[in-house]
Formats: sequence, C-alpha cells, structure tokens
Amino acid sequence: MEHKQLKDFPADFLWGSASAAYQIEGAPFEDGKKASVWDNFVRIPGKTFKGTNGDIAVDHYHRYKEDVQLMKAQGLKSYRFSIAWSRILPEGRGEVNQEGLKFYENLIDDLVANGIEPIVTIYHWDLPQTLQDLYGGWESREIIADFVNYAEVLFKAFKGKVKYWVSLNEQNVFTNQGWAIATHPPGKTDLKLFYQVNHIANLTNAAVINKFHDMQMPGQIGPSFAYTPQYPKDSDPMNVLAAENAEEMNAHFWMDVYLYGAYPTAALTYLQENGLAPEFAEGDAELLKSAHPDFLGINYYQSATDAWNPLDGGVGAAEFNTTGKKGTTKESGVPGLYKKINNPFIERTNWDWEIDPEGLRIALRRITSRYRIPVMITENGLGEYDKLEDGAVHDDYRIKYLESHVKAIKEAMTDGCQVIGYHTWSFTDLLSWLNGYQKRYGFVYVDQDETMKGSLKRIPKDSYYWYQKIIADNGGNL
Ligand code: BGP
Repeated sequence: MEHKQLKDFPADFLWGSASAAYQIEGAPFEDGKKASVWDNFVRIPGKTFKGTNGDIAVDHYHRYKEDVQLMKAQGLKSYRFSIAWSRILPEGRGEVNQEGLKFYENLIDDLVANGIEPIVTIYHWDLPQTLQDLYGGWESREIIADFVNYAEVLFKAFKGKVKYWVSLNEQNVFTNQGWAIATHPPGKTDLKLFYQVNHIANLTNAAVINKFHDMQMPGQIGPSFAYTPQYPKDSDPMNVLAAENAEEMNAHFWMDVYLYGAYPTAALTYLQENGLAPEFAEGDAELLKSAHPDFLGINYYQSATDAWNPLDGGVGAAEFNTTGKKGTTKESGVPGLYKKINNPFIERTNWDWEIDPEGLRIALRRITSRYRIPVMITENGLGEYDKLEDGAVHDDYRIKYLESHVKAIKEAMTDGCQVIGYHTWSFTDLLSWLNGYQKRYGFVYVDQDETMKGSLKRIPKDSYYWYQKIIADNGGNL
C-alpha cells in the first residue's frame, strides 16, 4: 500500500530501548546472587568469542543511576530490562534474596521517578544453575511451578509500579540454540528434546500469563518472539513452498501457540512423521488454550529468503557468523523443507545479518492479519564495529538503520497495524552473547574492549542525539 500521508504516532507511544541482565549487569556473585547457566557456560573454552563473559559486563549493577540519567537526558519514554532469576531466588526456588529484589526495586523507582516506564522481562535466558543441575532446567515440567513462583514474587513486589511485563524472551532462540544446535546452555544437539523443551516452555509461558491475569495485575503481559519473516527466492512454486515451510516451522510454530493455543497443522504433521513431536500430558492442550497474552513482543532484526532444499542431497545446518567477517556465512537449511539463500536486493551487516526495514512492515502486517493483536517492538537494532574518535562515535550507519525501521513502523501503523512501542537494542553497549564486546548496539558507547578492559566510561554516540530528536518530535520528523 502506498499512502498519500502517513499517520502520526500516538501521543502515548513508548519510545524505548532495551537490555538484558546478563549482558549489562556484571556483579554475578554479589549481594547473594548465585550462578546462572550463563555464568558457567561462558567458561567452556570455545563457546564465546575470545572467551568473553559477563563478569563485569558494563557494570550496570553499580552504575545504574548514571545509566538512568542518560536515559532521562535522551528523553526515553520506556526502558525494557530483564531480571536475573538467581538474584531473586539464588537457587531458583526457596527463600527470596531481599538484596537482589532491592536492586531491581531501586532501579524501577529510579526509572519511575525520572518519568521512564519500566518494562520488565521476567526471563532473558539466565536460568539459575541449581535448577539445571536439579532437574535439567527446561527439560523438566518441574520448571513450570518454579517459574510461576518466581514470577509471583516479582508480581507482588512490583504490582502497580511495572505495567508491562515480558514473560519469556525469544523462546524460539534459547530453546533452539540450547538443545538443537548447542550454541547456548546447556549445549545439546537433540532435536526430539528440543521440541519437548520448547513444549515445556510453552506451558510455562501460558501458566505465567494465567497467573498474571488471575492476580488481576494492573497492566499487560506477553512473550517476546524473535520474528524473521521468510521470503521465497522467486516465483518458482517450489521456492514459494520452501518459504511457506520456513514460515510454518520458524514462526507459526511459536506464534500460533501463543495466540491460538495450538501448534500449526503442517508443522505438527511434519514432526509426527519424523518422530519429533512434543509429548502432550493430560491438561496440556487446555492450558495452552487458556492463556491470552495482552500484546505480542516482537524482536525484529532481519528477514530471510528461502529456496527449495530436497531431502536427497539437501543442505543441512551450518554455523553462525560470529567472526564479524562479512560474507563468511555458509548456506544452511533443513533437507525436505527449505534452505536459506542470500537475498540479492538486501544489504548485510558485517555479521551477515540482512538489513531489511520493509521486512519489519511485512512482519507487522502478517501478525496483524493472522493474529490481530497489538505489537510491542521489544528489540530492533544494528550490531556493528564502532569507533571512538576524538571523544565521539559517528554511527551514521546505525542512524540510517534505525530511521528506516521507524519509518517502516509508521507505514505499518498507517496500514492499520497496532504498535504500542519501539525498543531499540540496546541502550548502552553491552555483551553480545556469542560475539563479545566488539559487536556494539548501543546509543551509548562504553569504553570496554575485547579483553574486557577499559574505563567503562559512557559516551553518547551520534545515534543517541538522533533518537533524542525523534522522541521529542514523536517520530513526526522522519
Ligand atoms: C537477541 C537477544 C538479545 C541480543 C540480540 C543481538 O536475540 O534477545 O539478547 O543479544 O539478539 O544479538 P547478538 O548479540 O547475537 O548480535
């Protein structure tokens, strides 16, 4: 659709930015916190880029006040951050660690006092190690009760102060990387287990959403899904089918469960045929159907393009580009379903992530057509090498990226999509799980190098000032 005029953003639009506990806080064992699975996984040689870890991260735990002041000065309306489960319940269950709770209470109070809406992610991947050891973490249904109990502690503590809650961050990413391709903890490659773990995560997500609604919490809750809309290589019907397969297996497979409480038909048939389908216990189907998120969080970074990939001689899985060398990503796919190819119409980052603002509009349109639910963009951003020159970072490439994506949202909203907020990834520079500190996303540069040394000084980049203006104009001046 081409519009003669684009709609204005609503006055209460949440212009925000985001982060996650492990990637910014540091202080992994302070004030009673115990290890999460990430505290240990990063110490396995070869798992992260140059062995980087979050021991210091960007020291947000000690510098949160300074960070909030930078947010305020920028004019941020909302800030999405996650809570580290093992700060609240060091062993995942049992007694609440009041000092851990206090840290987040202070942060939330500081945000509210400075006019910034706190948006809390309950789970951004840092599972308490004790629960992993005790029953295999997400591999056991025991996690459902433990997770709901942990969330209830947060709901009670922050009722009325926090209005927006994200249940699970990128369930599709942490289950896939943890149990299918071994790049996240617990580092397994077992497809059958991956689908079972994911099923348990679905049940957990449903249970926590129900808990929130049963407690009549003021506000809204929803999961954040990493959505990569799929395109066919061309109009060859086999390539169109390949893209349908990829969309079904990688998108509907999660979003249908969140919004309809059931797995999509073709995906489930495929899993059953291959002996991979999740096992349903009594009551599972009802639980999934009973939960209704208030909004859908979307983390959008890129689109993907697919071609047919035959069972016989097709391309299989490949490693990600964690080197930051453009063009080094190998072809990958699932034989019998699809293979991912380079889209010749789209630019790529140095990590081979496709830069496609139109893809965000397409994503929002598809969600609106299929699910008719308000969307909160919970992540969007550009990871690049940034250079500090004479005390400044001229990240015009990031401004270009973000501006084109904000415009795509405006167009989607003019098409009729309901979008309640936009959160860039990330506010300050932070630890990229697998790519260390060299792949930077922030509005605020942090003096910290790959050896995890540096003054940790905060320096606003050019993009910081660009967003300041966007917020002040309510996105009017694109
Ligand atoms: C998302 C995660 C974030 C963040 C981002 C950038 O998948 O939710 O935590 O890491 O991706 O990814 P990366 O650091 O791999 O570039």
